[in-house]
Amino acid sequence: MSVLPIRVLGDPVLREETKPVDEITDELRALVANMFETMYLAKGIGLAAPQVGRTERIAVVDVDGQKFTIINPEIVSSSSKTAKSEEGCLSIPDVYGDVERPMSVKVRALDIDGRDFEIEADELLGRCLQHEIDHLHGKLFLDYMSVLKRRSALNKWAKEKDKYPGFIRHLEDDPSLEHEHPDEEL
Ligand code: K1U
Ligand code: ZN
Repeated sequence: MSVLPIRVLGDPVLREETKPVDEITDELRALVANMFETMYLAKGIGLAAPQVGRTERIAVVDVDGQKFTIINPEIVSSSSKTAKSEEGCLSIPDVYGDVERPMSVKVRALDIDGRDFEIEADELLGRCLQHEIDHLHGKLFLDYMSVLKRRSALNKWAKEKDKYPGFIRHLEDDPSLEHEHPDEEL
């Protein structure tokens, strides 16, 4: 398995619409395994294909051990009740903002074996699924913020973005992620 470079805000791939998957190949299975590995190293709870420079409609999620691969996901229903909570994004490191979203959603998707399944989710899992499905449509959490809050988030990003030449975040070089070396003494 490999850790993949993460594309950050400014890379056009994050704004592209993804393409539905019509066949789950060994190459896509390897991509999914690499996306999980990358998400765990980045200490994220989700990761969508465009964040690793891919245009397939695929995302992975692990919220407190509730682990899903979602292929061609669709939100089939969402609650009218909404909730506001802070979100981050592995593609916009160190920038956070409150986002109001439906409190619960029902998502239909294919799993890694191509089988149809549904998830009914609220709280952090529901929010994470919505955030990842947004990525698959070129949408970012910043798009939901008020003009003033988005401006402030973008000002913060302007100070961060030079750490990521070519709009690429190499997790191995990321000082915000503490890696334990196997030989390191405690
Ligand atoms: O898609 C991504 O960029 C991953 C993102 C998903 C997400 C975070 C918060 C709310 C909704 C969706 C992250 O995992 S960023 C890391 C993070 O903010 C977080 C990590 C653990 C628990 C809660 C948030
Ligand atoms: Zn994100």
